[in-house]
This record gives sequence, structure tokens and C-alpha cells, in this order.
Amino acid sequence: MPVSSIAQQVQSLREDAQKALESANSLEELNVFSTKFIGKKSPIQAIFKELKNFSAEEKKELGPLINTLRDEVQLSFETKKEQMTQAELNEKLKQDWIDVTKEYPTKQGSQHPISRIQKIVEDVFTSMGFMIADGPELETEWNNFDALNIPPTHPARDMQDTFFVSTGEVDTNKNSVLRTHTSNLQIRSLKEHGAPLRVIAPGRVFRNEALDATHDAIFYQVEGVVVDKGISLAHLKGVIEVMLNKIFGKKIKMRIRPGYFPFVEPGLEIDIWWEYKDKKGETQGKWLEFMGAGMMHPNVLKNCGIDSTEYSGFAFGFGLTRLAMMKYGIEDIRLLFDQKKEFLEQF
Ligand code: FA5
Repeated sequence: MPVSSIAQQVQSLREDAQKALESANSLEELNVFSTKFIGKKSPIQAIFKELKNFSAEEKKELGPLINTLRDEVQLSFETKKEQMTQAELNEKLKQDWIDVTKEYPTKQGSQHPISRIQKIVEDVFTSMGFMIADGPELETEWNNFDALNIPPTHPARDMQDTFFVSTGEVDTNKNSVLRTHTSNLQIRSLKEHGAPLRVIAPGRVFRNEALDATHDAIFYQVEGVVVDKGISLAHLKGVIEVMLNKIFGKKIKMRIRPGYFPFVEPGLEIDIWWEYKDKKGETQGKWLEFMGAGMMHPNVLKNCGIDSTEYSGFAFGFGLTRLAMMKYGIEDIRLLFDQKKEFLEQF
């Protein structure tokens, strides 16, 4: 084969490659091009193989021709591939984007009715100069019962059955209970701060209860204690009236009855008139037991190191869960902790 024919082949291959590259419009077509013009079976490689039939002199002339063609084709291919990849990416970016400044619809959560009412109660009491205390849910048997004038053999323990974590020791300071009321905070607060004192303590309590629309086994109470010189039941009545009127924004009907709690003397129960809508949407009303209260027993003051001849005090404990039911018109206590979205979304 003459040298001129190889030179012609190189030239026509150059033109073919140029045309094929120009007409490749996608990365896939470019890959086809690369197999055809750059791969091992390409015509350029075939011409390389032909070289062995030429003399050394001829090879010197033809070699650079073919090398140049191969390098040109390779470079043009890579340049076009780079351009196409970039163009594809730009196209993708035009479609795949998010507007970070746009406001997307989000569902905002809301506070649970118990948390809401607790905040309201805390605001009312702090405005009357009360401090807010917190205490453990797992309490010593002594703080939950004995210190409140309820020794192990006292029948009042039966009214508040709960879980005992007993070590088998006789010393009730060494055994624990899931607290049955927030009255353990009477003991803790007085021991910590002494007299005079004005404190409330909201918290969760646990009892072995038969469940119904107004009784749960885990519920919330708020304890209140005022100890000072010359404190009487009149102060208690005044504080409760202020609290209820502020929370409901109107005068609330309440009734006071005698009640028995070993840690107060005299002891009272306060009921409030609860109006709610029944399932038919009709307004119903009934007296609901709302709180236990009374003048603090001298033994309790003594157990906390307070001189009961100098100081007197009142204490009360009300159902925060019941207050939430009254405030928000919830007819069944069990709805509060059923975890139903439809119910909670209303608040
Ligand atoms: C007590 O727990 C006393 N510690 C209250 C007290 C404090 C009396 C200070 C004197 C001085 P009682 O068991 O009655 O009392 O509960 C108080 C309030 O908690 C009740 O009036 C009621 O509102 C609420 N309550 C009681 N049991 C339940 C229950 N199972 N579910 C929901 N709320 C309840």
C-alpha cells in the first residue's frame, strides 16, 4: 500500500470523526463514538497495525500523522464530553431546586391541657407571693405517710393504695412509694425553707384506683402550704376563691364540707360546680370533689421542726387534672392521656 493512500485514509478518518462528533447529541451517543473511533477496534488502531508493512523511513513519516489524528480525536472527544456533562448538570439544576425562602405549610403542635392549666395556676399563685416547689415521684414512705400523721397501721393508708418499693426494713425512711399525693411537698418544703412559708407544688401522683370518667390511676395534683403567725381558715378560703375566680374569669360556685385527713385539723373538702357539655351537646352540671384542705396538724409542723405554738398554717391539695377538665369542658378524664391526635389538636 502506498504511503499516500495511508495519508488519505488519515485525512478521511479525521473528517468522519469530526462529523460523527458533531452529530453526537447525548452522552450515550458520545460513548458510541468513543467505541467506534477510540476503542481497540477503531479504524485508527487498524491503520497503526498497517504500519508494520512499511519501511523504517516510511514509518517515520506516517507515525506522527497517525499519532496526531489519534490525539486530535481523543481531545475533541474529551472536550465535548466535558461540555455535555456540564450542560446536563445545568439542566438538572434548573429543575431540581428548592426555594429556601418559601414558607412551607407546617403543623404546629400545642401544649397539653395539663401543661397549660399548670402554667395558669403557677401564674396565679406566684402573683400572690407563693414560690413553686418540685419533688420526687418516688418518695420515702416516711414523707408520703408517716410524717403526715399516717403511721403504718393507720387506716387512712387504705384510702391511698399505691406501689411500694419495700426493702423489708421497719424504718419507713428506708422504703419508698410512688407518691400518692403531692402532700409529701408539705414536709420537704417546710424542712428546707422553715417558717414563714408560702409554696405550691404541682406534680404527678399514683394510686390503685377503679377508673371512671373522673378517676385515673395516674393524675396531677397541686399542693399548697401557707405557714405564718395567725393563719386561719379564712385565709385558705380567700386564697382558693381568688385562684378559682382568676382561672375561670368569673365567680365560681363552691361548697365547703368537713373532711378527714390525718394531717389537718380541722379538715375540709371543697367541691366546685362543674358544667360540661354531654355527648348530645347539652349543658350538664354537678358538684365535683376538687380539693382536700385544712389547718395543718401540730404533729406535722413538729415533724418539720416548726414550733406549732408560734406558727399555724393551712394546706390544700387539689386535682390539677380535674381543674383542666373543668376549664376546658372535658367530660372524661381518660381522654387526657389516650394519646388521640383528634382530641389533643383541639387545644
Ligand atoms: C389528698 O390527696 C390530700 N393529700 C389532699 C390534702 C392536701 C388534704 C392538704 C388536706 C391538706 P384526695 O385523695 O381527696 O386528697 O385528693 C385530692 C384531690 O385530688 C381530689 O379532690 C381530686 O380533685 C383529685 N383526685 C383524687 N383522686 C383522683 C383520681 N383518682 N383521679 C383524678 N383526680 C383525683
